[in-house]
Amino acid sequence: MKVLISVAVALIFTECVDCYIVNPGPLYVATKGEIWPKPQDQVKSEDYFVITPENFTFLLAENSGNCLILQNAFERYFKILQQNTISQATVRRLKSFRANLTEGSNLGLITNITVNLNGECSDNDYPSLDINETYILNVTLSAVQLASSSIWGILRGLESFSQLLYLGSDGYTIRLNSTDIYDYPRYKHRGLLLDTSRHFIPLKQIYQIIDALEYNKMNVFHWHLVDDQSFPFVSQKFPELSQYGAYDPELYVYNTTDVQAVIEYARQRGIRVMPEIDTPGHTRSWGASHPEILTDCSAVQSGALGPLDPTKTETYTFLNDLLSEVRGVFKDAYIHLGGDEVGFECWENNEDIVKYMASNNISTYEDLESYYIQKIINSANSLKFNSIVWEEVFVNGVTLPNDTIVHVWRDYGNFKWVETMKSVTESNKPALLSACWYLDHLQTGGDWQGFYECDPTNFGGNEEEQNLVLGGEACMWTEVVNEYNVVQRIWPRASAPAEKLWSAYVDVSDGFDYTLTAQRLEEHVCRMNRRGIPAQPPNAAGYCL
Ligand code: CP6
Repeated sequence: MKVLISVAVALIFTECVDCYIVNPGPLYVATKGEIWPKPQDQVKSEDYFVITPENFTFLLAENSGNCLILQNAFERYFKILQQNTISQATVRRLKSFRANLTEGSNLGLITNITVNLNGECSDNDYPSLDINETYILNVTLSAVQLASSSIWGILRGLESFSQLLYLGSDGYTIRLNSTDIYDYPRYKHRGLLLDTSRHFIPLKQIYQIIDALEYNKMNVFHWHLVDDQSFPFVSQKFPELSQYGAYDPELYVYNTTDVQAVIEYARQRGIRVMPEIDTPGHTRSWGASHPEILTDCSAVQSGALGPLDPTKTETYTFLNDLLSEVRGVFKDAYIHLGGDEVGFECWENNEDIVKYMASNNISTYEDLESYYIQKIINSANSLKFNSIVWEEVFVNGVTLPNDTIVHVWRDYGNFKWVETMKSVTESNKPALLSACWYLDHLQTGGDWQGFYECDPTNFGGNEEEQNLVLGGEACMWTEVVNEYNVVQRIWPRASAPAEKLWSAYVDVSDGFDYTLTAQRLEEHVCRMNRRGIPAQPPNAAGYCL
């Protein structure tokens, strides 16, 4: 009895953050047929059409040619439509509690969508930074029409079309409202970085992530292939890199065939695959097979190895050979060359390096790093790669080619992304933003709103400077993430930057009402779940039908 009383007293008087006495907080009920990310321009009526998924066809208008990428997309979206069919048992349950909602009138049955490609289709096309993703989608009494002058625009339009479908209030009809959409992206580069070095991420999860990139209209898969912890990329020229540098040389590697399959899978969905070979720091795993190109750091700690040794010719020959292989495997115009977080301790304490600097008139370690990265950028350029580098390379004063993109990532201590972004664009350099979209940083109670508050224009540059911002990337560093949590950690949190990067600017500063956005995201997550993506719930309370 005493025990019971003290438990009861403890329950009444304990301060508690998640238990509500008066109000359990908002329950965000999913919207119906809202598109994520929001289209630039959409007019929608209450009146709706009905479709029967199993009797629905995708028609390619006659003058559009015979385009394999689109035929494959039709198959994918046909399958997705089937997932909107629900069981009879669910119908009965829904009928009992989904009565009297106000809704428009039923305009009849729709049996097909006509797709008009007003431009070329080549089955060898790869998406690039400059693709056209604009499309027009009309759902009207006379027909459902999708039009674009590029296959990539058609892909985006098919995604939007699939998101218009929802379950009617009768509990069994699949509906879509009468609507007119004119849509195009706000930024060209809308990416996700995935680190496959800290933990190996199997192909199954990589494919799921790429599926979800398509569902969020993102168009770059930035593959942070290798890092200090492991080297899972199998090089044909230097097989020893993964042989000794991967966690397992057979299980935990991506061979050329795997990489090519991922690139093709992404291409079918209008998504670029951009490799990152991060140097001269973040290269400890290379040392398992090639200690000779890393800085001997034994003066600091016996047997230690530091960043790549920028004073040795072998380093540059090796890098050039590796990059030339990467050029052959990856089809994208860009390579990310890293250049982040280079510790100077090993260089400072290595006598040969200090001597080399003296005899080559290099006075600071920043300059030594610049000397290195300059050569690597040139190497990449001669292999017909455009380059992207992390912001340190710019901040340390490297003279960069005009088309080298600076990737802004720091926002701590003395580093403020708004200031870095301002100075990068002031120097007439193209920029990408990641500083506010770290998926490995978690916040209690959910954090998509925090991601949503960050806008790439927030640095206050003039129009010319703003135009140098090409977009951004959400980053999935995998220090505490592996195959068992990677997909649910990315989605739907990366959906927030996806909408910031696609949709028109919205002022979300003080007092912005997040209710509708939260409800739309609720629907988007349920939709991803139906399609097999184990996205985690976005809001503190909610449910999927
Ligand atoms: N790994 C690599 C990381 C980070 C970077 N590069 C990183 C470190 C701290 C923060 C964000 C990212 N985990 N290779 C820097 C780009 Cl806050």
